[in-house]
Amino acid sequence: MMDQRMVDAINKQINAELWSAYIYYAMAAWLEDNDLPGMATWMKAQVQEELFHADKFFGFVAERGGRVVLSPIDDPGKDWDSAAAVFKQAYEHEQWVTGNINGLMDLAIELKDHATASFLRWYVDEQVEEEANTSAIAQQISMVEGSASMFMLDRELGARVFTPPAAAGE
Ligand code: OFO
Repeated sequence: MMDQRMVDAINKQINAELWSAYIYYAMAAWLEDNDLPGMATWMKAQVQEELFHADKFFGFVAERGGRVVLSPIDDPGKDWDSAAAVFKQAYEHEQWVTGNINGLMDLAIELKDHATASFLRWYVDEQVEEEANTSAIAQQISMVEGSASMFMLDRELGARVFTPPAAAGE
């Protein structure tokens, strides 16, 4: 049985993961509306990934006898100045999420909750990838935005397909 403080903190993170999904879904809508269907596809795959992150927390809390409690999701926003601004915000958002995950890890260590600390390790590693991906794309876009290469980059990003990590052998 987990300490209630840990359960509450994870429930808060479930909300953050769902908010992430909501933000990326809003970004996908903006990209679609701005004739960047490949980037919209990339963002929709990211939505799936965030839902997976939320559900992984859900399963862990339930498995440890805790109660998952959901709360309202904040406004995801709807307007961005450019595709570069979209991915820049995604990168900054991922840095914020990394801070949350580190906070959860700090709490697990403080509570000597080894099972939760071990579980959180997956998210610590995952955040390295989340930050690297969004940062790299933001940089690529800022190099080509406004040029013909933007079309190629959009097409390239449209090839992304979400594969649940478990199915990928993790
Ligand atoms: Fe769930 O990692 Fe992004 O937000």
